[in-house]
Amino acid sequence: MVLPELDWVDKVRDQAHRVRQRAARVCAANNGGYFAQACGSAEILSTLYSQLMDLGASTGPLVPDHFRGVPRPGEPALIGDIYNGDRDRFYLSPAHYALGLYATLVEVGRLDSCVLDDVNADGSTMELIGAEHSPGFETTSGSLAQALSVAVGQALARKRFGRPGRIWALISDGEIEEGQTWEAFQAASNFGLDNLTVMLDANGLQVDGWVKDVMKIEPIPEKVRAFGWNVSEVDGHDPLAIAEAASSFVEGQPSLVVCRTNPINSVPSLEGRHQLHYIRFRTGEVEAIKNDLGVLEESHK
Ligand SMILES: Cc1ncc(C[n+]2csc(CCOP(=O)(O)OP(=O)(O)O)c2C)c(N)n1
Ligand SMILES: [Mg+2]
Repeated sequence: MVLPELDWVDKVRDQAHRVRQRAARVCAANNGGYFAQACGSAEILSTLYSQLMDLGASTGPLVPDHFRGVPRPGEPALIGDIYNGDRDRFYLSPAHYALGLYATLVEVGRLDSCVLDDVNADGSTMELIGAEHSPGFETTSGSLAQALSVAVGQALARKRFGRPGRIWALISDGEIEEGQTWEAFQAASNFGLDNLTVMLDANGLQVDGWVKDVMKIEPIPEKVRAFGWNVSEVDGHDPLAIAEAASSFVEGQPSLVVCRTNPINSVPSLEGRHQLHYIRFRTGEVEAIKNDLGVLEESHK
């Protein structure tokens, strides 16, 4: 893949900054949320959506319909992939990263900014933890480590049917602790799925604290390479490095880009905080974040 002019890098950086601001506004309004995930993955998602993925036009409404219940006779399934078009496919595996995805969809014009006010509202498809009906989601993946297996199956099907297009997945380092992830790595390599690129948000964090204090998962690149993958490791806040690594192609091998990220990137006021997985703001923290990221008052409406 030939990378075009570098001015896209600045655009992606600006976009990632606005994703953080949007996430901060939503979390401030709810006195908390999955803020660190949006901050850490902002450049990965922005680079994917603005530069890497070959998505078709969205056929989803800019303001999503209300959730009409689970699929049943007369009520077909509503799948959030309509926001990603019909060419490449994208799987967001850690579904609690939904806010970052919604904010990115706003930035690339696939959602109206007003819908961020509906995140986690009753009756909305904008679930706090995304499900298959949530904008941008292909499948429900709140039970961690499952979506990568679905992505592998999708990539295998495309190969078998000789269909073009790339399958992309974003996974988390907490998911590296799960056996299913390693089965998926093994199967993707076994089937030579060079049409699959997985971005790993290695933010060092999981639900009980820092990953290093819970489970030794490193060295991830060496381990996955030993499984027969084409592996790169980059600064996950550097759009150019992300794009170059994700463009590396080895015939017959699936690709993994290990993106080293800081879950409180651009938000130094959260430095030293013990609990980052789900942030419930303390007195004064919203003000401090406002200083870190710039004005947050602007309404989404
Ligand atoms: C199969 C499964 N086990 C446990 C959980 C509970 N859980 C929710 S989020 C999470 C943390 C996973 O780590 P990571 O995705 O890296 O989290 P973050 O970096 O966002 O803190 C866990 C264990 C789950 N959702 N699914
Ligand atoms: Mg993590």
